[in-house]
Amino acid sequence: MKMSFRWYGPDDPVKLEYIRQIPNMHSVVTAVYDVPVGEVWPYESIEKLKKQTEENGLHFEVIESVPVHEDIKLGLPTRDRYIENYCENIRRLSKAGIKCICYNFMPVFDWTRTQLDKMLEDGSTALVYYKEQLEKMDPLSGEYSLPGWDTSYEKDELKHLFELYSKVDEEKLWDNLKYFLERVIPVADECDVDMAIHPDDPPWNIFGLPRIITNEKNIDRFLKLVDNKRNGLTFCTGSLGCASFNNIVEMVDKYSAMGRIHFMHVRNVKLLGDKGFEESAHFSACGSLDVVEIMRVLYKNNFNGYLRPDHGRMIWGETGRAGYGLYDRALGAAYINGIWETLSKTKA
Ligand code: CS2
Ligand code: MN
Repeated sequence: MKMSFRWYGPDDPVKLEYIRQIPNMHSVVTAVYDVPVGEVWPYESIEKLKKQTEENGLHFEVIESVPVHEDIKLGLPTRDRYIENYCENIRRLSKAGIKCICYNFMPVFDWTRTQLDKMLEDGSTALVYYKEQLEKMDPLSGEYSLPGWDTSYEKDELKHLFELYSKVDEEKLWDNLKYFLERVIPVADECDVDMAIHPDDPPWNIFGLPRIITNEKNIDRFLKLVDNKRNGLTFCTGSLGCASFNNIVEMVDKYSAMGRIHFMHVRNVKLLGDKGFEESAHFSACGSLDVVEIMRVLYKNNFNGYLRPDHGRMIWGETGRAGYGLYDRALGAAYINGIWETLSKTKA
């Protein structure tokens, strides 16, 4: 297991100098943020990130994310140009030493929450998703923006995108994903880069847009679209785990045994019944997932990929990017390190 930490680049209030002080930290997970989705990343920008990371004693081996242009997800004729750019990004990143690329295939919106600062009983604040709140949200109002969303859309563009997606049902989205993978995975293979799709968060359709990387049956289907080890997963326990139909420990066991998990996102969520959840501290008893069991099956299957503590709460008065403060994610990393060390010293 290679412990890693997400870093949003030089503007991130969480400095590389702080990240390196978390024990057992192997690498930083980052991206070039100032290039529009679909375009090629300048080599100098990639090199700059690499240099900054390595100067702080950390490895530069994982990118999250190289985003997929909507024309690819929509299957528009213009997709070929964007796929070619995507392949060029893989080549450039591999040249800079990148081993794993995380991406997702969610139409229009990335991860979605209905509130970013819900105060929990202990005074910390967390990201939450309440069904009643979601039903009141109108994504076309242009009023909403979440930290994971591409905020560059104008209101009219968003409307147009929704119109285009009205012709893309789940099966069409599968076809478009297959078309993309068939062209991208051979390049990744040539470049020794693992591609790791992030599951849809939450794993159900929202705002009438289709979502397909949601459950075990669909992940099986995904892995077979291009049956090559380079075509793998970012297994995000919190994304898949906010639906009670997913058995997270069983899924982690199955896919890590197959060697198809390249990147783990570990976080805990508290399920609130029908399509509602609150993000919680990583410690198992704080949420609905058993983090020890998750780590146990990874250990059993000799998991040697990257792992990062995913979203954290805001604690100790920290302010900053929702879900991506330093303190709670650092606590998460320390907790996961403790479980891993214990497993490694426990005689079978
Ligand atoms: C999120 C996402 O759950 C998560 O990890 O923070 O923004 C994630 O980085 C993307 O969906 C990956 O493409
Ligand atoms: Mn995640």
